[in-house]
Amino acid sequence: MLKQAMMIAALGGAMLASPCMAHAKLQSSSPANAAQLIEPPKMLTLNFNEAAQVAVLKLLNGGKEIPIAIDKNAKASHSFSYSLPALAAGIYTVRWTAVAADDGHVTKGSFTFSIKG
Ligand SMILES: [Cu+2]
Repeated sequence: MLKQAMMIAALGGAMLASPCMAHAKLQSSSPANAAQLIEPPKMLTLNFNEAAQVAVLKLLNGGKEIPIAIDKNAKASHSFSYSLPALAAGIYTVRWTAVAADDGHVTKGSFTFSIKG
């Protein structure tokens, strides 16, 4: 009986651990998703629900990629800010890939914002 109870507890624990419900998700950003800006933003900030590292960050405008320098060796954090070059009017997509600090799970997402001409 005890052995069975332990098995069930172990299985329950395994089910909680994977699939993991706690990997890094984007909680908020600046510019925010769907933001319509009058002034070009000078910074891009990503806020995650848990400590993570940013592995890939792409800023796209009409199929063109605007390079953003990211430090792949930066310490895991809930929040990352990047300086942006001067951005023209248009619609921008941010694509990110993050690696959760606690379990190494990779999550991806994207959002868009626009700058009025
Ligand atoms: Cu995870």
